[in-house]
Amino acid sequence: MRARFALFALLAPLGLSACGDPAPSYIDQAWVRLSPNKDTPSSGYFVVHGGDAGVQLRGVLTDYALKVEMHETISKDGMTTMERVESVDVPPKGQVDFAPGGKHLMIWGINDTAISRGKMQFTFLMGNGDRLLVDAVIRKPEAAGTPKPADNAAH
Ligand SMILES: [Cu+2]
Repeated sequence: MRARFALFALLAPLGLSACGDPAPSYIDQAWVRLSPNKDTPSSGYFVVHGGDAGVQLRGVLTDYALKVEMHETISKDGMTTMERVESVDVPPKGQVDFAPGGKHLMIWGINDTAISRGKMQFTFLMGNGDRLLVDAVIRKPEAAGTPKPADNAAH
């Protein structure tokens, strides 16, 4: 508790002395494309906004899956491959999209509770020390072509 007060006392004067509120960096439009197969990873997408200062995204965590990695899909000599990305720089007032065909999250082992709730929370680790908590909507695979679970066969 004492540490928390001390931190607040330290930060408050800084906030007050700034002229106008600088726009913070933030993340929105987060969603997960659930893999139809439990053994293959799902993918996650979102948009990082740099705010007035710009920011670096350094990692993503979640309690609702076994593992998350940042990846980028790249085409080289007609071949499409994925590479792991350690960090992403977002310019001041700019944005970086994690979108299908480009940068994305690779998510292994999303837990069943999150899937049935239809959303999961991620923690985004930012270079300025912020940890941004963001809820992502989980989109299930398209109904067409998806085998129906056995207990639904009677309906
Ligand atoms: Cu990937």
